[in-house]
Amino acid sequence: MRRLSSAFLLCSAGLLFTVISVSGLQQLEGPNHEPTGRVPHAIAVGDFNSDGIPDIAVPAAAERKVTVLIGNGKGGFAANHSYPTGMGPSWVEISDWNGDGKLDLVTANTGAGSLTFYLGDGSGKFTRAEDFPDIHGPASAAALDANRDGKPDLAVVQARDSRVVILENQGGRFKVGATYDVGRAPHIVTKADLNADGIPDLIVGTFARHMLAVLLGKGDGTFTKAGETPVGRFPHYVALGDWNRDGRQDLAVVSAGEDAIFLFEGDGTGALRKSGMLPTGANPHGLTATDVYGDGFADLIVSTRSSGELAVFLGDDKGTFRALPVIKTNQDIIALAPGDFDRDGKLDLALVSASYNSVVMLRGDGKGGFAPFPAANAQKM
Ligand SMILES: [Ca+2]
Ligand SMILES: [Ca+2]
Ligand SMILES: [Ca+2]
Ligand SMILES: [Ca+2]
Repeated sequence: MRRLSSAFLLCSAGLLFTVISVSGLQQLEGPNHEPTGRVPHAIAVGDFNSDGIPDIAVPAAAERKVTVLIGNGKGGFAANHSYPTGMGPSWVEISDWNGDGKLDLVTANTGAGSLTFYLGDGSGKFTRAEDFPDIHGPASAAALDANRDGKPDLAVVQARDSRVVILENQGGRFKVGATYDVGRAPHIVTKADLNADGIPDLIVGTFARHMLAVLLGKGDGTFTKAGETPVGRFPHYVALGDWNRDGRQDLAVVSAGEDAIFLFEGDGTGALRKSGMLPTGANPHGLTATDVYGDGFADLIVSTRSSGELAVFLGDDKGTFRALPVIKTNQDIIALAPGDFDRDGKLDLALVSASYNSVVMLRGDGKGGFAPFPAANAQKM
């Protein structure tokens, strides 16, 4: 039996949680698992029923469905509904496609080569609106207003065609717009305004070439290719922030093949300069930038798949990051998202566990520490 050296917390539902501190390493046991379907692959957070409590959507690649979890304000969920998608959904994005003020969804169905659009009814439920075919190998998608008409458009990476396609929103229906070659096996697309002109730009990570490609938005739905930056093998999630507080957008990318997060500083033109590296555990995947400490500086949180760790790096005003003791999850955490799920003013985390085909919720202490919510909080009505 493993040696336990610290606190035991007995929750009201009778489950035993342990938080173990061994040589700068924290270990979590017994967190709640909310089922998502097999092979969950990504996560998006939004308030689908406008009650001020963040809700969650997770696509399950092996079950052709997307699961929507409605937050109960205690770190658990009041409802768990799933909706059918095309084969192999690996991404979900949230926006208000039809402009009715209610959040909608889209899944990128990698296996089917399609997208599935859902319209939200504002109560947390969704209606399937459209399946958009002939998007070869969609791996991820980002909502952005590319032509500045006030309607969110969609940028989709097509892994099989080595390109990014812009889908123009025409009042809730979509039409194929501009496409851009970005190099073999593009995997991730993220929007940011890198050159501070008020027009969203795109950052695309490619798996075969291990590059970040930058596309600068012109504001009419088209983009200018602004160059590439090498980022190490298998770039997954890109996180955004202004690390050095110079008013220009910086970014971080997690490179699964390097066991590292790479930091880049933007110069305000779209060019990126490598400014640092943070070592991680084996096979890092999920990454988010958020201010967990509440000091106004962005922090980084990364999950690792092979080594089952959660690592928090606290940022300062000079663009440097300090690693906190690693939290051992003993799970393959493929994605994560922050949110104040219990509304106590401190950011919490939703983890997507590929080990348990579930979402695991952790309560933030406002200082970069995370521990399971009490199991009783997870009960559904
Ligand atoms: Ca909500
Ligand atoms: Ca809507
Ligand atoms: Ca821009
Ligand atoms: Ca909280």
